[in-house]
Amino acid sequence: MKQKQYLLIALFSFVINFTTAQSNSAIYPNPQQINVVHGTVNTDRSYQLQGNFKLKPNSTAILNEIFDTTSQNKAIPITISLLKTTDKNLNVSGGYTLKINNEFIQINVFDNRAAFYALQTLRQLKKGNSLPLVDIVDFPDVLSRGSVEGFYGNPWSHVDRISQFKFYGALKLNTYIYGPKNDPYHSSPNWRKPYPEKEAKQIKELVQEAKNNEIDFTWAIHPGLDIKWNKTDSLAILNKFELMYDLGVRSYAVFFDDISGEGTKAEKQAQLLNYLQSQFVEKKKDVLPLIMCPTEYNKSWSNPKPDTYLDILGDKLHPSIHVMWTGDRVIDDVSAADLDWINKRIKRKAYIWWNFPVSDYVRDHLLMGAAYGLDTTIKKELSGFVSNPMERAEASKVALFSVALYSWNLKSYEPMSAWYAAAKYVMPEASDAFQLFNEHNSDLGANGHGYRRVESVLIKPIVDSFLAAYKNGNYSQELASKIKIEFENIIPVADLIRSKSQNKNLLREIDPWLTQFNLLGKVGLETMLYLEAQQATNKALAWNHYLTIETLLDNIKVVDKTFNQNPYQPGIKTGSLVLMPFVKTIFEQAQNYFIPTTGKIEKMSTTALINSTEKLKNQPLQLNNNSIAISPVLEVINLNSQEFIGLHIDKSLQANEFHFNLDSSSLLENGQFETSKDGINWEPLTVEQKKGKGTVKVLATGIKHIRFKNTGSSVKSFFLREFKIMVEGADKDVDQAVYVRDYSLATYLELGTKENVKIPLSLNKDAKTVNLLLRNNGKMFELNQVNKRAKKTQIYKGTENYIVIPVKQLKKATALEIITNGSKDFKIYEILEN
Ligand code: 14T
Repeated sequence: MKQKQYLLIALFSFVINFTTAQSNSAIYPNPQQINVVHGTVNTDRSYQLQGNFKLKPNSTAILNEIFDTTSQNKAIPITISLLKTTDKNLNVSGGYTLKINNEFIQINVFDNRAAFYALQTLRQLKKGNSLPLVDIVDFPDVLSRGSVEGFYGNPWSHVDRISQFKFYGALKLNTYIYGPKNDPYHSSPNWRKPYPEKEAKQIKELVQEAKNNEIDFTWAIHPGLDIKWNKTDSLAILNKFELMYDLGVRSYAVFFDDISGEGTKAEKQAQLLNYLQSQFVEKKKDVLPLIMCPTEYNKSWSNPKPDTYLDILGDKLHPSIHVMWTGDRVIDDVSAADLDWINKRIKRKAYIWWNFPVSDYVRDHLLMGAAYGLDTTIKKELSGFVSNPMERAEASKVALFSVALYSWNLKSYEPMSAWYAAAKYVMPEASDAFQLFNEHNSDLGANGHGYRRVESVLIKPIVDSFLAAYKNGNYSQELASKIKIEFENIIPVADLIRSKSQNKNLLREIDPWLTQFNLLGKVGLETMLYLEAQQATNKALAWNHYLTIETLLDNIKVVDKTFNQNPYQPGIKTGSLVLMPFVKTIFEQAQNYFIPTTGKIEKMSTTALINSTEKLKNQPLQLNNNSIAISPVLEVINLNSQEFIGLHIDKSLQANEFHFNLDSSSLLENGQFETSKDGINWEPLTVEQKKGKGTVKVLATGIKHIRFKNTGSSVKSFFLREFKIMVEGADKDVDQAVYVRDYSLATYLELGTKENVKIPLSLNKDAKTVNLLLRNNGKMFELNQVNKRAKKTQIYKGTENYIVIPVKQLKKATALEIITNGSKDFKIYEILEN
């Protein structure tokens, strides 16, 4: 009978090549091999453990979650045994097989971690109260997989880290490297000192939590800023490692990134690492292989000549020590060619430190985009793959989810489906809304590293073709309505996410971006309504929409100037690659629609970075009403002989003060500040400064360029912490009424509550109408014409913003008078004769 049943199953069964994207009980990461057979087994019952492998409590806990240990139903036998196989792939930490059939479950494991993973898979397979019948063979492609908390900025909180570990455990990530740049006990000045009691206790807890999730907690030290290559400092590191060992740490790293001087020597670094290998790792016996981050951690910064830094490490470092690598550049995708290059030099498989989704150099952006650019053929070339995430731990999970999928099973990794699955996994309560948010919060904006991500990919081609046609005077109704729907969909996202997501910390992290995203939806919709009015040749309606767009853009600016005010890239940017530029393009062209006399319009600002070095060419500027500045730069700036860096000031601006902080103890040795009026003739600028920091209170009138130049013959190094010029409008003394006649919607005359204004009128012979472009904020106002004997006649009373007066009505008028009747912030943008 039994045999018959099996036969039947065999006859009707079919083998599915399981891909996570198509399945409803998806397993993340994608198992290496899975055969699904028709049929299920019920979980409304207890289980009975058999086999020679003793489960640890962290694994038993998962079983108790899956099965009902209080049930009276017949328990299912679960046999867990140590794996016996010659398959090299399976014989690694985390390798397991899992077979579920009608009668029993059979699990074979390489180690505790593998048992934990097999049960994580079982948990993910469960749908309702049943498990599908499957046969799984599974193992990781990359041995060490996870994250390196290696960013600048606020380190993750204790709660953040614990939440990460649970997330990693469920997704079979096994590595967390602790190395926050702003922890003084990780780096200088306190790397030699023990952690204070509270921090020590927390690290102990973290190590335990990591263990519960089968994660190797790696503690990294960053001693290179002030290390002395002597016995005392070798012992200081050994001693610190010992202290960390007492807290439970069993895995260690030494980072030599982002340092200069004495600490950068390859021989010395290798010597130290080898010393730690023999004096610590080999003595302890239960400590994992050391990991080191080299000073030349990417190709663009490394000496390409043979027998230099990287080759020295390759030759000298004990072969078990891992060497980290970020790629061809600091921030880069991972390619086979690059790995080939580096592996040859370090004579081992590189341990990838992937600088994504770290955002410490683009702090006004959230990096919620898909994780793409990872070569899927290189599993044999890597010893580890860790991602350096954002300071926002919960938001980083979108990218880390993909890192888990990629590093476990490279061949099956597909960035887009992984990204969609991530939104569902990280925010199941509002995954569609979250996906839409992520779609428009992917790119980094212009940045010094030149690393960019695609954004808004579904709507981009539609926006692009719409704009291309629009610029040629064609309007596509069909494309416009698609763009409009996108903006309409964006508007409710913030509320949906805020009301549905249970993840309080995630909500807190992204809150200002949600606010900004909602405003983006609103301003986008308003933009589409503006276009519709324009299309219907309804100028008055279009003008009202224009005013609303302007208000919303102001609100966006307020959010940008209020939240996340860090000194590096302050503010909140969203939809910055496609949607915001679209809104701004339409908004700017509205100028031509309302005032078709482009010839008379002032050019936009020409304020710009002036710069003779390649390195900083993408460094963004911070432009304000009263100041212009170069965004602070994280890294050391090295100017070669005669190179300079500075700012050009637009002609509409008058430079008043100059503030600088070029952090350096010898800034003015072979270096000087210079100013110029024409960009050709330069004069030295005398400054009072201390450690490269100072202010020039008064600048000569007409200065249009300020720069700092290396006047010596060797390289000059400093940090660019501040380079700011205080400015004001050059024509501040001009009668403001000029703004209503300057053919520019960017300027206006603003009337206070009790102000009225009389504007002289000199009518052109051909004029047919006089058009007033106003903002009255819904308050009743009056318009009079005044003749040369000062006699007034009312021509309008009402609340419209766009007023058209036929010239016939104005035969004797020499001026127009506007009476605001107490309306606040009444604005006159333009008075035009048409
Ligand atoms: F060690 C490295 F692999 C590494 O990437 N180091 C830092 C890292 O801590 C930081 O989070 C990341 C992104 O900014 O890049 C490195 O930091 C830099 C990069 C620079 F180009 C620091 C200074 C730089 F000039």
